[in-house]
Amino acid sequence: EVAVIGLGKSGVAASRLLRREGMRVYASDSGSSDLVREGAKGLRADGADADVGSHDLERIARASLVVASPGVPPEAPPLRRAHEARVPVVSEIEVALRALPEAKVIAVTGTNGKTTTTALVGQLLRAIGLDAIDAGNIGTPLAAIAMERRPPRWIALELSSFQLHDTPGIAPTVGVLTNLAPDHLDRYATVEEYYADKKLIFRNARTISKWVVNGDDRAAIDLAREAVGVQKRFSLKNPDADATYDRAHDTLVVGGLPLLPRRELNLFGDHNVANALAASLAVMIADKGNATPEARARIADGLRTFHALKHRLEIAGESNGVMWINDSKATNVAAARRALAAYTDPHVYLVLGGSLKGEDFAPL
Ligand code: UMA
Repeated sequence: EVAVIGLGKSGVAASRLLRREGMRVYASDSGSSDLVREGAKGLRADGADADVGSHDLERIARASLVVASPGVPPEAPPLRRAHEARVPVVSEIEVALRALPEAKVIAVTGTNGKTTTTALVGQLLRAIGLDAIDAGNIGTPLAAIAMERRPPRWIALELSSFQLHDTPGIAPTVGVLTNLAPDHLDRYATVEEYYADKKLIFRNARTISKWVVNGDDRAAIDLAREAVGVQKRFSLKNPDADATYDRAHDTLVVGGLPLLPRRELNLFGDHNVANALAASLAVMIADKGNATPEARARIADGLRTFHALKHRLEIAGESNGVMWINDSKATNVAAARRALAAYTDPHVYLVLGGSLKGEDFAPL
């Protein structure tokens, strides 16, 4: 029997996939929200056992495999019990990857810009005519994609550190590291521990691996240093990087050739230029046909028609000459600083709130 911990989006999707593969499934959630109850009901109809409001720790200890939801910390009782009983613990992503052996995955991790970069990668893959979908931390569990009758060949996969923690099989076609900054210090004891989980994207690096790394971020470069394979860099400053921003000519340049005038990218802030460079570079190196003049023209079109995602420097409206921006997805100090840096107008009013995650607010 496989024990699935957590009945959020990933737990439900993983359970359904495991059932389809003919496994016995025991799913449980310590919470009892309507959403959790709804999920449990659906799984029971699929032939799984599901507990709401508690975990049967002894049953979990007898399982052959435990699937952990990303929001369940490793020291939570069900995972502690699994470790004590030496039951292997994997993520929903791991289960899904095993069911998608043919998939070509462009995996995106980092502290900030992951979701936008993932959405850009998906859009650019589709712009050049490939069958591609966005999945993972961005919102759609990868296991739900694996359930499709004909899963798409290409997947733009956003991976959080929580997901990487338990994904021993991760070996993307291209792996992207957007940047690194302190975050999630309510879950990790130190920044180093958090970065160590991010580093797991490189755990199966081979000579044929391809990596795209932020050349302006010392910590990211250090993290990728030992990763075997081809490493490409994007940079807002270094004109010799594989993808760069030529500020004098206001142009995004990839592979030494101009790709798109900056003004044609409908996104605020230099950090979004970096996201666009990272995504374009990742897509172009993913496959031979992706960097032909025709593919480059389609990639430029894909960038031109991309719009900000919800809650990410999104224009919420304009009234009495005041523009309101919603950036509520800036959930750490580095992201909030980057957002502020996107505006040169001196009359910027900042409305801040949220929960403390153990970070130092002085830099802000
Ligand atoms: N729970 C237990 N026992 C425990 C602790 C928790 O049962 O001891 C339960 C909770 O009651 C909850 C479930 O476990 O019902 C945990 O679910 P979850 O938080 O993992 O949520 P999912 O709905 O599965 O969503 C997850 C990601 N959530 C987190 O990583 C916290 C989603 O990322 C992701 O979109 C989704 O899988 C699909 O892949 C969200 C996120 O906030 C957007 N991510 C963080 C971020 O971006 O900063 C990492």
